[in-house]
Amino acid sequence: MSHHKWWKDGVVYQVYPASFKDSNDDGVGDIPGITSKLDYIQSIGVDILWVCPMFDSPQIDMGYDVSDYEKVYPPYGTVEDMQTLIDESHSRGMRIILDLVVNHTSDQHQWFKDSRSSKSNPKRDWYIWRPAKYDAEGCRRPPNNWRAMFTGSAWTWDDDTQEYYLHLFAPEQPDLNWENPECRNAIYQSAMEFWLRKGVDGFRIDCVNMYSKGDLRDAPVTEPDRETQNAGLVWCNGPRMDEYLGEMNAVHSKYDAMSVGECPFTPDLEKVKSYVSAKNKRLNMVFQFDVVETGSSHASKFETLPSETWLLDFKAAVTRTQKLISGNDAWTTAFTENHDWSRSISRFGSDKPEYRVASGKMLALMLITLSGTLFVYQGQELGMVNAPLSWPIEEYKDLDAANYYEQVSRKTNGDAKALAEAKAVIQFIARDNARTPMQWNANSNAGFSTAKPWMRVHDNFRELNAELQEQDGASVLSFWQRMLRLRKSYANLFVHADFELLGEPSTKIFMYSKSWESEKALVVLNFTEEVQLLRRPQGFGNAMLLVSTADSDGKMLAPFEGRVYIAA
Ligand code: TEU
Repeated sequence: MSHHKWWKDGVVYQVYPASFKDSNDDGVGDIPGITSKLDYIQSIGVDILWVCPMFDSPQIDMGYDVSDYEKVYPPYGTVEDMQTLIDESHSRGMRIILDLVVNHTSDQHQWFKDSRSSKSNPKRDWYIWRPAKYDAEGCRRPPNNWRAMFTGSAWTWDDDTQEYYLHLFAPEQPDLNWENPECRNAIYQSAMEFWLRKGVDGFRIDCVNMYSKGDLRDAPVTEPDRETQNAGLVWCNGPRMDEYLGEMNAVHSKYDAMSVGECPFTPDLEKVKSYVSAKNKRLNMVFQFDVVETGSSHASKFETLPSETWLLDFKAAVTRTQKLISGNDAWTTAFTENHDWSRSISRFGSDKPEYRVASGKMLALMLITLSGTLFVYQGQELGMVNAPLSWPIEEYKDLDAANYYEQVSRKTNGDAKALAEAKAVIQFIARDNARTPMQWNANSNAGFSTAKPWMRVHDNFRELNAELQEQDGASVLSFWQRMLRLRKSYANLFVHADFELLGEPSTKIFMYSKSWESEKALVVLNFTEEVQLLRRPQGFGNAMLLVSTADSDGKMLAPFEGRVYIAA
């Protein structure tokens, strides 16, 4: 059937190279380590491998600061190691996509070194340089009021050439100037075609809607007490986005490659649809952040925590991302974890020992019944959870959390209570929670490395690891393996069908239906630690139970129980 495509029906498994498997015992994961685990990855039941940035980088932002697109970060291996991983993936009938990080480079990229060397350098215009503004007192000010995603101004002053340069993220991540055609062509050649020619099947495109930023105007002042303003809604989705995406699609099309773009700060669903409509030939699909941002502000993940009614927001977010494909030729994605967000069981289920497995299975059941391309993040298939609150702040290595903690310390003059609260927020939501080493077995360092790992291994690795779960039919891993097979055997109903939110606005139960021609599925998920009464909606009175995470079919749902019924 024409609606089935490898990048629609295939399930993607995201690997974070630093934390997956260390093959040369230096404490850091690497490419040969990933290759050595391809059989495990395939055994989960996934079809496509997404490898996070493995390009050469000073690692300010864990590789999202690329210093050479055509070289591999040496501790991860070599270009030849990547060719082996590509070939070994293909020999198993799997596909492989890489991260395309081209909104910015590292400040150590030769392009930026040339650009900053002088105002007359041919590459000066490959980055975004602007003169300072001066206030009434004659003090130098940045060109606008934008706040960078990792706190502080989005502009850094360069004394040598007496201008500011723009960086939406860290100062070590200068934004490329997509207005410059030579710069764009170099990106297409060096970051895209170099790898597409080696057989890569597509890209997860970082910050895909940030390349066109318009006239760099000030962001509306929503926080009058702050010097800088959250400007995501201003710098995303600028006037030339459609043009740039058309050029990128032309490159992808030469290789029949897949594209999944990261699309934050885009509440306008029509704008999202314009990017992912098949006939527009821009992107195959995007990640919207509605679901993963539940309980957190998109301005900064550290600024808010879940309220009692968070499930209402969560359900509305899932509905928005599912409705994206209703009645049109657009496509969507389904995910609750990645390297930028903490573990879904800790956020949306319960990582208490008595509920970790149950809520992990319930969240898995939700994901495998959602339409769109499904993404599973390394360790999610094991039900890995956030690091415990007992970890000292020094164990958190990511600049995102470190900058936030430092900002609180500065603002409160090191107030102990404020720092304890900040640490609790970090424990709940920080990206580091997704970057603890993969837990392979109960050996030292969870079998990740024989050397001291770059990041602390979760303390629960002896009872939570792949080797144990492969031998346990009741494990989260075994459940994911069964459910991914089920998703494939009900592909129309689970992958392609229309989603309908059901039931009264409950803060305890999430109930929805999926419909494909005459077939319908009812999904009922108990998001609480309590038993809940199941009220089957009209049309499902005689429906057949397909799955229960608690192997029951009574009137009461067990804590964190999920069920799927099928009605023909
Ligand atoms: O993230 C872009 C982004 O939208 C950020 O909000 C991101 O979600 C992060 O959590 C901010 O707290 C991409 C990558 O996924 C992220 O790992 C990088 O740090 C970022 O771009 C810069 O390349």
